[in-house]
Amino acid sequence: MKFPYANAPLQEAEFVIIGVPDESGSMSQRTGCKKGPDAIRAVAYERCIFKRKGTFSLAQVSSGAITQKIHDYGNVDKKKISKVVEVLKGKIPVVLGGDHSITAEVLKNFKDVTIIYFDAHPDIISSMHGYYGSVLSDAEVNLGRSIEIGIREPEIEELKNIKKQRLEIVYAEEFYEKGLEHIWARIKNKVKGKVYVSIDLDVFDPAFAPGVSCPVPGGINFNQALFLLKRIFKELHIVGFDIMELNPRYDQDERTSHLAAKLILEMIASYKKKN
Ligand SMILES: [Mn+2]
Repeated sequence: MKFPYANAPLQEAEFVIIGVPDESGSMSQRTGCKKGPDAIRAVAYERCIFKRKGTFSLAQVSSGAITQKIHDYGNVDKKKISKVVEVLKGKIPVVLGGDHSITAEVLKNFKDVTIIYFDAHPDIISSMHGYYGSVLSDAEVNLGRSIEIGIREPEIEELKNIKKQRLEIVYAEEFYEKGLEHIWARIKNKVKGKVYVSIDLDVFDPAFAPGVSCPVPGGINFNQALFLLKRIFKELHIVGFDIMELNPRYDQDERTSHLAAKLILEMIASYKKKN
């Protein structure tokens, strides 16, 4: 099954959706996130297509009409994702996980980028490598120009690494204490050049996104993320993004899949090409 808006052939596409149904980098007891990519496609197919007198209509989103050309590459092996993204050159990969360690594979193609990383966890462990807790230690990105958003469960080792790398952190509480304009100003100040956006669905409160491998209370909501993502995709130089850690086994009423599918469309619809 393909993502419903993905009607463009690969050569013409601006956005290329690629699923990586792999959880070998996860250490969660809550297994099942390898089923994430197909759960997003299935729910998008249900929620976004309306039959209209022998023809079909696609839902649009609050960010506007979805006129961008999208291709769905299908699912690929984790070992091959880096190569597949490399060949896309200039197109924007939209990677669906799978566990978060897949992001480090994708980032092998984007060595000089800065990251906007939405997650409850900092994923900057350096005493272990190649798993979902070491993503930002494994990737060769510009951490001093990067920012993590929605953090609320760091390990002591991670707090030290954050300081050492001058990584900026927006804690989830700050959404309530300081507001969205303040957070957007910090993102704009910190991030420079080419930007990759990575979203662990556990950044959202478990009330809105129960279907994740490592839920943490006190997360953000959809509209808070949307406020920032609309601006990020409109104003910054986006080179790729991903949505990770959907775990359909723990989802309720496909709530998390619905959230993920809508989020992808909002990001694509908000995107403005930069030179
Ligand atoms: Mn996480």
